[in-house]
Amino acid sequence: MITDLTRRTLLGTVIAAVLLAGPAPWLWAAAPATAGNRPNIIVILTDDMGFSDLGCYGGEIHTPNLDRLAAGGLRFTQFHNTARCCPTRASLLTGLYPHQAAVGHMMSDQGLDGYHGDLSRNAVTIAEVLRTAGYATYATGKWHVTPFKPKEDSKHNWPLQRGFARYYGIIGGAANYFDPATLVRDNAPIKAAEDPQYKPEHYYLTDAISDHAVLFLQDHAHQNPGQPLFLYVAYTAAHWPLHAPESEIAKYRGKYDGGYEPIRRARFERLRQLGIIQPGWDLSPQDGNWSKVPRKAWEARCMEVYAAQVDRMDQGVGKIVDTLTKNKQLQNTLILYLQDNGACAEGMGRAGNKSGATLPMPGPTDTFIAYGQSWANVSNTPFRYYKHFVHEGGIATPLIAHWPAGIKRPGELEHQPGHLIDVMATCVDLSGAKYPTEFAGKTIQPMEGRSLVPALDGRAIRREAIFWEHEGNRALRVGKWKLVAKGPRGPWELYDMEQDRTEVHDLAAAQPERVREMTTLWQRWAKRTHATPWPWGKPYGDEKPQPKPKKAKPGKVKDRSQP
Ligand SMILES: [Ca+2]
Repeated sequence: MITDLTRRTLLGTVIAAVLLAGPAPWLWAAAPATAGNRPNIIVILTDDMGFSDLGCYGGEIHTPNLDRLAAGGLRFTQFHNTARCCPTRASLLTGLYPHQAAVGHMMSDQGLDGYHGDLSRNAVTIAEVLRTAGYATYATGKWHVTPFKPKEDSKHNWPLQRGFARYYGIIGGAANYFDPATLVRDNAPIKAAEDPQYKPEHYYLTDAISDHAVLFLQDHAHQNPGQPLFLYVAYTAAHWPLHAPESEIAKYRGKYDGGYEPIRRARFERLRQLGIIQPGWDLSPQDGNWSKVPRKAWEARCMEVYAAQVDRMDQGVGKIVDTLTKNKQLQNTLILYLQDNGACAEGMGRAGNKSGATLPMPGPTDTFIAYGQSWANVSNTPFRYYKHFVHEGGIATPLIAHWPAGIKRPGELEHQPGHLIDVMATCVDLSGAKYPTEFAGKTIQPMEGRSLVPALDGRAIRREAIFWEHEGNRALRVGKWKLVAKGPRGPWELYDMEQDRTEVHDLAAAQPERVREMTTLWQRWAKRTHATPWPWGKPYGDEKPQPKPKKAKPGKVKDRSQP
């Protein structure tokens, strides 16, 4: 365990080293490579997965490698993301709320401070900060915090321009797993099939992300064995399209033939047995009626492929852990595993199934299909709603923290609430880095999160509130209370998260004063962090398609944050 004293000593050493290194605002190359006892830090982020997909969070999908990390580390039960791919990545990388990093929505510039759709330069990434403290920095996987326009020479926010020394992955948000678009190595766009540096027998993006993470770890161990490292591994699994090797899918054949409800019930019971959810909480409403599904074999196959995608990602985590073990690095490496948003109910490629038309079985490269709302409801057991929304089904994520040298209560659960913004604060805390007020000539916003290090020891994290906004969906958490609303004009709902984390019993009508107070807090936060003014002209509900972002004219967008 790193004691307070050790941390203070390390901090002093690093500050002294940084001061000696000179006044340059970005000390990437100049920073000393002193390892000391500072841990390596690996952040593994997966895409569009539900709260209970992993075995160690109640799921039936085979995830022995992540389960092993959970058994040897800590599982947070109330950790949160931002409900969507781009905002989560912007928030995780910078330690800010996504709108402060100018990524309140996706990758289009909507002419508002919080919605430029390109990672702000008034923010620093974890890689940029840790590099100043002598960390080596590597990234593999999905980037998705800047538009992909390589022909317009707009690589200014690609990983190598945001603090990472090496990168392999996709700049965009989703891709064919067998032939991914927007694939990049360092600063060069590449084609998987024509890549002389990586020639597996069968290309599969999840494997490629794992293999490059392993490659970076191996090279690092040979070239810079004494230097601490930060590695960001952002899998696209299990975002649509449902693509997986047939051999992997075969492991799940027949597993989902009974439909949604039995799997959901089993997960609910397992979550209770594990102590991740409390006995008094109700299971949120069931979505989908299996008896009315027109092509059951097709629908079951969707979940089989999804499970295969998750399974293969877990195997990649196993390769990363094996490499650390082989290099004698596992002991002093903090591995954080988390998910970027809740399960995805988007209906990509599914329209024909409702009408009974024949759609191809998902899995192969020539299909482009999502598993749909009812399986997303299963993935998100026991919570309500999905990716996009800030009810728990949109924002709840597992957080597994594994660090043998630093966590002395293996296998335990940690129930304190947390948010992605805490990852930067944790990295700064453990690395001894100084979070800058200026970087590369730009003023840097103060980080918003709290270090999770006290929680690793079971101590309390002090904070006032955690906030969310996405597509007009709003929420805040103060102590045990959560205020949440759907859409720009949806009414506020109030929940006691100790008694009812599945958000089934709305207390807003019974406690109008608390609703008023919390609404004021949310409005202040939204203004301060540029969540408002916002571009949402129309209410957004789960029955409506995703709104097409409009090019907003500055000064003409109404603030509709008043419910
Ligand atoms: Ca996502």
